[in-house]
Amino acid sequence: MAKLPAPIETLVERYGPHRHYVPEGGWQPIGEPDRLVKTHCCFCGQQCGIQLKVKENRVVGFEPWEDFPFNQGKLCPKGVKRYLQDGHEDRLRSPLERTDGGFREIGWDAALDRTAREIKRIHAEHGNDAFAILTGASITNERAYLMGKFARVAVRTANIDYNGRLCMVSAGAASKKIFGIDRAANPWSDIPKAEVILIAGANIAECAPITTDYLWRARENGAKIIVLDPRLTPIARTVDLFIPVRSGGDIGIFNGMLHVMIERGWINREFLAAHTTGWEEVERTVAKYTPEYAAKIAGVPASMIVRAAELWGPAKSSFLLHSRGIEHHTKGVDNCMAAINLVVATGRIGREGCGYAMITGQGNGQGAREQGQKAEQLPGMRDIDNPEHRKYIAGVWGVEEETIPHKGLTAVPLVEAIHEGKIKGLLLLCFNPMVSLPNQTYIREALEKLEYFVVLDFFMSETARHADVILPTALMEEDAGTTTNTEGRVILHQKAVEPPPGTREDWRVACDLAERLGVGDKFRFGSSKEIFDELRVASKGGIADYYGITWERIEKEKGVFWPCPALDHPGTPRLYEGAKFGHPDGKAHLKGIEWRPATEEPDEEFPIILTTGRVVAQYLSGTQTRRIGALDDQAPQPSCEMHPRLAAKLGVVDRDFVKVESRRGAIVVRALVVKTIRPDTVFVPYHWPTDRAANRLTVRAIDPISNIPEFKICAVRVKKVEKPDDDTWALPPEAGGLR
Ligand SMILES: Nc1nc2c(c(=O)[nH]1)N[C@H]1C(S)=C(S)[C@@H](COP(=O)(O)OP(=O)(O)OC[C@H]3O[C@@H](n4cnc5c(=O)[nH]c(N)nc54)[C@H](O)[C@@H]3O)O[C@H]1N2
Ligand SMILES: Nc1nc2c(c(=O)[nH]1)N[C@H]1C(S)=C(S)[C@@H](COP(=O)(O)OP(=O)(O)OC[C@H]3O[C@@H](n4cnc5c(=O)[nH]c(N)nc54)[C@H](O)[C@@H]3O)O[C@H]1N2
Ligand code: SF4
Ligand SMILES: [Mo]
Repeated sequence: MAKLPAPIETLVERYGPHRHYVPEGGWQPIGEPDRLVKTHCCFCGQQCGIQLKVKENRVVGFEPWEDFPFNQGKLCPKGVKRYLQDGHEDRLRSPLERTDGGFREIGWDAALDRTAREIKRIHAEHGNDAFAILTGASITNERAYLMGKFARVAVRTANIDYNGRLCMVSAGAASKKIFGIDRAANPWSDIPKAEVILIAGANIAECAPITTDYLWRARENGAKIIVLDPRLTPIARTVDLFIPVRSGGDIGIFNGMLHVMIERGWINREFLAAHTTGWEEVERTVAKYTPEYAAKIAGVPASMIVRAAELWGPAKSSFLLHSRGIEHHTKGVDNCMAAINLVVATGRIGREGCGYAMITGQGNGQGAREQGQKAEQLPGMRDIDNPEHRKYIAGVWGVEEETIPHKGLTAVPLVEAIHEGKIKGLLLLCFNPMVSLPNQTYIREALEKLEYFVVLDFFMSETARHADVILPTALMEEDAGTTTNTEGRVILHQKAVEPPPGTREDWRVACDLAERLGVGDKFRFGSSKEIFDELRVASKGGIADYYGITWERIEKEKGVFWPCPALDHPGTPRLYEGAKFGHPDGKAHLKGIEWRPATEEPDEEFPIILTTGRVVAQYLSGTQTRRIGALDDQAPQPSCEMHPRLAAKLGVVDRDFVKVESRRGAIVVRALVVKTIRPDTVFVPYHWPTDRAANRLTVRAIDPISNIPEFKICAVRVKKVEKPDDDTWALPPEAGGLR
């Protein structure tokens, strides 16, 4: 029989509703802090330096950290408010076990014993691969490394994957195919030195806020900026050329630009001949992408494509940036490869002011995709099916090579295997699929089929409600460790305070479980730093080589860029200097890219394009930011952005309630009528659960290479409805535009 999630009523009684935390007796002046801890923001991949104010083992505020080079003291609203998580009364403080009516507290030993017992039982009854692990990219490098090792050595399952599968994998696969290395090619300090900057599918001001500063510096130096987005995002309002591309139409723009550049002689043929393979195929492919043909695919005037080529083509220096807008597609890898073709065709890479970067999303969106917690990967960005790589890692781990499983299932197929009853047990950490995976109804059905489900989190996430056992873990500021920022700079999060009593760090939980699974000797780590020292050795000789990086060096040098193969190596801020690429032949491997439609294009029944994404005040599945009052107040509910022309056609005015419906499900939210979106498209941010989850609508289709879901396009219909009978929609008089 399907298991039901613990009822919300019980949880509310036990933990209170999501709410803004106010300490007992209200906010009090804190006086002088005991100390300031130089560390980093726990949220996005910019990983800004910040100083946390600590008083009596509490984080009570922050100060800018002016001399951290990446952000130089600047912070976005999330960084400024992050400290309000400390001591939040929703924090989980004891392991919990599901009962018929909800959850009850149990001791750590009981929770860990039961988990180990269930893993062994599932192994015995269904085989090792029937127990799977899903992790995240908000965790440190040390934890990511340990989870990969834990899966292969302690649980001995092939089926481990992580939530970066929803995020960085299209960009990563494209870079690996073309350049042989999955990392931003340049440090951000190259951005202000570029003459022209192309930004594709990145809402910089809201999602990579500090990058705005680099763009403004570029503009002060005279740079021209081009933005491709179906929405006129805040950064797009200030640029030289905004192209309101139809969602899924970017290949039209990239190939069309290249077509014009070939015609006008803006291609660096000498560079292509010396340093690349595959150019002829690219040239053949783009031959038919005349501006007129390309314009039809992109849904914009042909003149815009010509103008973009005129800005990009003849420049002496340039920088290309992209994020999920072009990556969250079933052609996500192709989109990125077509974009990179524009960079390589001009030879403007591997030099000062000449570069390329994907902007990473999660805090450790870069590092967490290198340490071997991906289904196909071993530490150091090694390949789990390569015999040499397996042998090396087996040596580091002290196991026989044959015992290391081969490539397992990636996140979406892994959940499908749960739904099909092939996977029976799941350990999930730092992932909230009940908000973040497409087609919520399906995800819920899958989770309810698990025989045993254990979740590690510090808050009761919507996914944790479905668990059999929940293990309460530590926040970033309660556990030291490294992350790797969007540039490839490895940095150190200092421990600012002790984790609250009753909680335990993620890495300690993995070690405790390994002990119970009979391999404690392989997991005798006394600290996160000891894990890093093993990680250094495991990464040695790999693509992402951290061997020369130590915690001491990071502190002294304010971060070290990988690859850094030796202690006396300076690190590598800029990859591909001297046009030396990461493949064995040293060349960039180009490929011609053809446009193809999305899995679900609009039709008569569902005539409108839905695209989804973010707002500045909320973060990912919202488990954290929906609990921070000062952020939640800015965006307490999702809305459906639509153009006034579409609104008029639907008979909708601003703030009306609308039902947005796809073939998978429906949600009711307020309309936000704005001129900053294409009239054929609506946008719904995805940070909310249940009846307001954008992922009730999205389609469960994935890119064949990267396996990223198609979050950025599906077909919906929208109609005006009455205000739902639900007081969460009450509109306080002082409420801002989004309520
Ligand atoms: N405030 C905030 N910041 C965050 C996060 C957060 O949740 N909140 N999350 C972090 C994470 S994990 C990530 S991955 C990043 C994401 O950062 P971004 O990728 O910048 O953010 P998104 O909102 O997902 O999408 C970016 C833009 O893509 C556009 N878009 C949609 N479809 C297309 C298309 O087909 N082509 C093009 N060119 N554009 C398209 C959307 O209109 C949107 O403006 O942000 C990081 N930073
Ligand atoms: N429709 C739609 N869906 C999307 C996207 C979109 O643009 N549109 N974007 C996708 C993208 S890019 C991403 S990155 C995903 C993100 O989606 P998720 O990864 O599911 O979102 P998070 O909020 O990061 O979930 C992390 C959970 O782990 C907990 N957590 C945070 N840090 C730690 C830690 O250190 N240890 C442990 N044990 N737990 C921790 C948090 O409290 C939270 O409950 O969503 C994806 N889903
Ligand atoms: S830009 Fe990202 S890392 Fe910097 S303060 Fe904002 S959320 Fe934190
Ligand atoms: Mo992401």
